[in-house]
Amino acid sequence: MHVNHDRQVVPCYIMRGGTSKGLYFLASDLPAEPALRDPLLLSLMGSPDDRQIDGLGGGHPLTSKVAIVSKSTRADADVDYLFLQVMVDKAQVSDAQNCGNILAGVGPFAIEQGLVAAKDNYTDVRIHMLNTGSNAVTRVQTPQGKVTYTGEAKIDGVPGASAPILIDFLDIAGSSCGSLFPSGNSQDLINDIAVTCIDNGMPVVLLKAGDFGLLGHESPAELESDQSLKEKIEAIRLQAGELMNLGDVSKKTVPKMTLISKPLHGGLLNTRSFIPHRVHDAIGVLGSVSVATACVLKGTVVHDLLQQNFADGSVEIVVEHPTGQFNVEMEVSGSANINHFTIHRAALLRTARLLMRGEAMVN
Ligand code: NQM
Repeated sequence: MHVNHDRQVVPCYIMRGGTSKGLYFLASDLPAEPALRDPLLLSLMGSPDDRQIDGLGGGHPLTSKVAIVSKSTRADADVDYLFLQVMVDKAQVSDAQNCGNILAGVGPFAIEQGLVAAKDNYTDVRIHMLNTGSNAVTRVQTPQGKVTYTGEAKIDGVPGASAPILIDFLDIAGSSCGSLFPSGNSQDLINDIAVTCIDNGMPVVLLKAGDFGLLGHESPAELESDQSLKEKIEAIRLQAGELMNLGDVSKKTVPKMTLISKPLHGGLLNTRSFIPHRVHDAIGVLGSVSVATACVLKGTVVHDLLQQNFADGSVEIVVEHPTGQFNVEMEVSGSANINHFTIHRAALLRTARLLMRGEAMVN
């Protein structure tokens, strides 16, 4: 934090990362102590308030996100990235989940801030994700040694085109829960509903939309207005949290709850994701990697629904969501047997945009 003309200010970038938007800070510009840092972030975002009218947040979990970045001391990473979810309507800040969309902005931010030297053409930034202790490599376009945000890459959920940011996840199985199937099963029965609890980068509970009398292609607004559905899903989530080694998740934003159904637009499957109380306009990045992984593995509720088998090697899973599709490319082996299954890498395309850089005013 700095004092500038008698005001306390924090240097800050506002960036779109994938289909989310957030505040990006250097770790050295914020208090390290959560007891001091979190009230500051709540105040900057304008939480708690449904509209976040007195802050920089956009009134939705997807636009109330924070990245804190620093140079890494690890041999296998250039920078460390801590993700924080600032609750919109509660005075809570959570580090219990990671975020692959906000991750898309971390590489450009690190280069712009001089934490990583840009190369000509493109620059690979190795990112250690502090929330889960796992690593990703992102490829940022840097023609003539400068970050560019303009380009031809399109992602569903964001209008227009931008420079591509390619993300490779390396070691994300069991990142938050300790194992890919944290309950020890590829399927569990909770409140008489068959679910798959999986963590390949994001703890996700998969449920068949049909089991709730839904078609699966209802809009996020329709699903959010169905109080009885939300109660049923939350009751399952609280039990799944315990099964997934996450403990009491009543105040956590994980696990995410993803309703699955047959595809409508040529993808492999269709999804609607509760994250966990609002419904995502698209789908989370790591959330979609967990969903894609469940498609490949026999015994999961998705595999039961789709009845499609995959050979070892490179697989591409197209996940449909409310505003389009999300493609996940994975390198897998041992898919015939859950005990020998390994995901060697998961890759996907995102874009990001620097929207503003300046000083956030501390109240
Ligand atoms: O799963 C929303 C988002 C996310 C998370 C959420 C994400 C991920 O779209 O990696 O990106 O599920 O809370 O930003």
